[in-house]
Amino acid sequence: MSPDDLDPPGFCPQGFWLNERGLPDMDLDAVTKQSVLHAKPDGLILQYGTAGFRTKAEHLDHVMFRMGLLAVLRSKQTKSAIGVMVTASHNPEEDNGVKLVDPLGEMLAASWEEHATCLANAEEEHLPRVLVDISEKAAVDLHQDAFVVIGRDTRPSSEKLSQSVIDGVTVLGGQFHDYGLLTTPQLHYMVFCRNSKGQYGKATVEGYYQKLSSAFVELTKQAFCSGDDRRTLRVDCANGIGALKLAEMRHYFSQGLSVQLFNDGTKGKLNHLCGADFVKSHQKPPQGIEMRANERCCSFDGDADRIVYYYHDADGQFHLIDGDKIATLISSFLKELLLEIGDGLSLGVVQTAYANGSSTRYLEEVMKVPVYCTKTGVKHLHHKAQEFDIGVYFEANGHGTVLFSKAAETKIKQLAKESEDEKRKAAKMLESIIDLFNQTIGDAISDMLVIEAILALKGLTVQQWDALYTDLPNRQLKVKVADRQVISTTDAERQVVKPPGLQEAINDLVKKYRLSRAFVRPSGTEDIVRVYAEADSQENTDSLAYEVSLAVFQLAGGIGERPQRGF
Ligand code: 16G
Ligand code: MG
Repeated sequence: MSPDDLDPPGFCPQGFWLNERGLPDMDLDAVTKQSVLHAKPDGLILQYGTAGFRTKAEHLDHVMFRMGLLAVLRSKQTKSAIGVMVTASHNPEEDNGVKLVDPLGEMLAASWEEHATCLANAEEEHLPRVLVDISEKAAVDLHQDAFVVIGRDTRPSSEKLSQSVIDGVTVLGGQFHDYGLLTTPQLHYMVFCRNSKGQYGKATVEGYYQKLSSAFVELTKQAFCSGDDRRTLRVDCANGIGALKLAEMRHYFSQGLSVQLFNDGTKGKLNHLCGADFVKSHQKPPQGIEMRANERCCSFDGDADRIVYYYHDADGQFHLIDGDKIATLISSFLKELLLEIGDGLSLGVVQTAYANGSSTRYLEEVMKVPVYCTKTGVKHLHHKAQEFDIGVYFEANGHGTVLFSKAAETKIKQLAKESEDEKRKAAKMLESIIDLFNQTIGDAISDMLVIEAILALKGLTVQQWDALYTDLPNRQLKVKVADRQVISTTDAERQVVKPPGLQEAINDLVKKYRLSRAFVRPSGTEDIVRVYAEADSQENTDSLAYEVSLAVFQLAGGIGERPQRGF
């Protein structure tokens, strides 16, 4: 957009945008004055990426202020509360980020991601006009009230940055509630609670603890009254917000599960050598956790929306149980319950190209569950999962949840009241599971409680769970290129369209190995190209990953050091 093209009819010299009654709706003078206090660094261009804006914290003050402004417009347009979360998830402590949460607790709509990018990058003097332009394009009713809920993670920069969000909200006349420290999924939960007028739950931290814990206690009643020992789980909290919230929450469910917290933020640095991202990408345990042979451990990421499990066997060998195996455990449990109630509700599993080939094969061939693949990023999986009565979605990295359609929920509730014996029991379990899953977004705490409940009810050990199938060896690498946008993909990122010749090169390399698969895609969060490979042995996988990296380097404008064999 060229801001000079714009001269909206109601734009008056005092800087007010006049509504049809001639009253000012946006005090653009005040916006301009406040904005100077949150000035945009010269030449800085940022993109609303896969999960919002993310970069070094010192570059984000203006973005936060402007996202406060945008949240007000979105709130007016949707006539609903909108969420703003200040976090950079698994990224280093020095980074930060921000994302907006839409009315049902889901990620911001794609068309508004463009508005967010446009607003964040506007030069100071164009800011009022960009605001007016967004309001017009999105048909925002400026007379509406606006309400914004705000949460933040434990990063040292987060408190000040969330104050900048508040400055943006208030200068446009929006009301707000600042929840302070929250996990990302808790903020999503709060937004949905408020917009469902409390039907989804109480919009307080206490309400969240109570809803999930009572569902967990109800679901596991049966397992624990059979005399099982109280279960213990070791949790690596990535030195992040998950530690604070789990410490507050654990006494609500302590009769069924005892959690032992590690990397709770009292000593170590956020996400440093710990957390779900570290464990998944290095395929090794985090520092700072005491593991015992064959005992379950899990790791959250820095904002507690991802979880992976793992254990050491008696020989000290490390076993990772990632999002794919979590999805498999959950789907097989749900499928059993659905067979019990016999009501023809559809179940589907949604994965991305990163899902281990063994998991897809197991789900399709052994469990006979339909599996779909979408592009990377929660919003893509979430939308696909909404097409089923019950949609299970997980990324291999541990991001995921289960969505129940309104129709499925109604049916289940009815069966839980009316049907007899076994059928009723299964329906009651499903009823508790609906409450236990965070329906807005993947949630490490909620997923952990679901997993612990299923393991307890099925009497499964972590080894038995792990043995459902054997992961194919896999490897992920990064390649630096001058411009990662020269790569474009199709077929849920499994095929390269551009640059010419790259997909053919990958096809030829993949043919050299057994059970092999490889794909490349530009990262949505880092300035790199990601390479994924899997094959029948780790050695072959590593060779394939290296060869594909080299092809990317040569055909897609690699810069810096050439990829090396052996990593
Ligand atoms: C973001 C996404 C995550 C995805 C990752 C991919 C959300 C909330 N988070 O963290 O789902 O797996 O990006 O990163 O959508 P990449 O594009 O750098 O590989
Ligand atoms: Mg995260």
